[in-house]
Amino acid sequence: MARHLITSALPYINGVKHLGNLVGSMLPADVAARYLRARGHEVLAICATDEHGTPAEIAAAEAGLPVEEYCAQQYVVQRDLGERFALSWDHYGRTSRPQNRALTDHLARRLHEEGYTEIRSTSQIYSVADGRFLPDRYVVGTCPNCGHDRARGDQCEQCGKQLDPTELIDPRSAVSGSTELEVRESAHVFMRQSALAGRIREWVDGQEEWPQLTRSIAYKWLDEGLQDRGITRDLDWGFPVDPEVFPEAAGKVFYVWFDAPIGYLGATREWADEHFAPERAPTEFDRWWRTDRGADDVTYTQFMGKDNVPFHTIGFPGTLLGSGEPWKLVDRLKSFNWLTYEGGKFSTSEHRGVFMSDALELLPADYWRWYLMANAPESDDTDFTWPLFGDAVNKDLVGTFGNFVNRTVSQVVRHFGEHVPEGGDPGDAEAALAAAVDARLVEYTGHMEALEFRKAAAALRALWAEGNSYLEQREPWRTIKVDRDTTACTLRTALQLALVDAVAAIPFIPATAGRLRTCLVGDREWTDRIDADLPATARSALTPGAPIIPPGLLFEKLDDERLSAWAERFSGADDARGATTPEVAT
Ligand code: B3M
Ligand code: ZN
Repeated sequence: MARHLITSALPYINGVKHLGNLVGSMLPADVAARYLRARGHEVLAICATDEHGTPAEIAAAEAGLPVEEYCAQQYVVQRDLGERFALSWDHYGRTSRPQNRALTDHLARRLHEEGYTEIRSTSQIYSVADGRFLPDRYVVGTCPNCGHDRARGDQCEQCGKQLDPTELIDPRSAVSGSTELEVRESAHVFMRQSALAGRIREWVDGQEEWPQLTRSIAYKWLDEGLQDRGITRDLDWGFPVDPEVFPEAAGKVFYVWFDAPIGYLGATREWADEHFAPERAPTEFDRWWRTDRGADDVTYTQFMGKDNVPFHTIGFPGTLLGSGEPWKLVDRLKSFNWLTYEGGKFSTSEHRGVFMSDALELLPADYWRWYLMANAPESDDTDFTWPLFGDAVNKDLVGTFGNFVNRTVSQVVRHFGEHVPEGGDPGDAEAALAAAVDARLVEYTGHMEALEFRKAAAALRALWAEGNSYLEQREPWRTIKVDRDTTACTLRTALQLALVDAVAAIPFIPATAGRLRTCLVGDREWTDRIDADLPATARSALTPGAPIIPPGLLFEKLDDERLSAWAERFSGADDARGATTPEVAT
């Protein structure tokens, strides 16, 4: 038994996430967590809402709420949606909680004591009309490099050039559109990433297990030369810096990207505080995060979209390494490309695409979980299309898994009642099936260990398909007329395989798979374990005569009419959409 810490990038607080956000972090993290639990490992799966920064302030202002209240509401909305998607976190916290504040203060102080911070005066854009400093990306204007007229002050989306807002031609405020902007001086805390570059590179060099996408992003930044990074901002909303440590920056708050990843630690501490007595909580926290206090045998896996990779390979490890303390650093960093929607971007403002709340209104979570993971944007960007979604449901869930289980159970019930059929002995066909199932399981677990989700889903689908081939070969509907014992053995074998299929499927489609498993094993003793012994355990749970409960149809088929109605509804065309669209900014 090993110990696994799993985190997914913390969803930003400003509104319901779309399916692209879900498949890029939270969903694969859950599939991995469920799988590792079913391997018998000790797993701690942590997530939280990321609550600081300007987008939260702006979304709160649009909602007409004080930002604290807005965040408190949206936290509940997001936690609830996650739970309804069956995301099995051990804890879902908030980056704005006191635990995170204490850790943020602690790490900033350590960086300061180790000489990795510095106060610098910066020129920043102040918007007179808005009465505030504008973060770089809230200044827009014409790109000096390519002439794009809506370049953001941090980067031009058209040519990709990193910009300083003072370089923009005809700058204006993205908040109000006002051009009444001034450059004002302001003192900020900087983290000296340039001084940490050697240690970060050395650490990255040792991460041989990282996938190519992750490594190439990390080296791109390292090779360009690490810039020192401002870790404070002139905002009202955020954790105030400790004026005793940074008197020159008193009154400023930490930059959201400084305290957000520390939120992984903060949320773990929330978990410890919630589950253990006060004197024990620090030890329980340390077991996951301090390599000098028990976390040296933890494998830490992070999940995120590719845009978050620099912060997790450079910025956050820099904070932890620069503290001079033995914090646990990420071992496996799984990053995802983009999920697009019908050839374009998901867009909240244009009501384009399917959001988590919409999805659950249409169908149970398992349908989405399966489609998204079986088509996860791992090696490339992937396009969500309704025909592909229909195929994943109709061919895989209904036609392969559902069909096998349904054919098996209905024959059993018709000819043998609600019991595992008795009689007959396994022969060559059963031996061949067993060998094929073993091979599929090896394939499946291999891909899961490697966090290759599309391949794992394909192996699972192939495992399900073994059942249908077996039934077609043995034809129990024909043999029942001539040989009851042989038929009993066929159907018993098929039921046992249905149990194997269900347990193997738990990481992907936990609700349906769990329900089927319970129908088959009833209240007999059973532990979900995905390993080489699974077929044997399934045989011993489904011995001749054992009672079963028919599960009914596992999935419903989606016809073209429904699919096109949904395509129309989520197309972004104005009146096509129902009234339940989340009105929040991306
Ligand atoms: N909240 C993701 C985003 O909003 C960001 C992730 C933080 S992970 C520490 O794009
Ligand atoms: Zn440009």
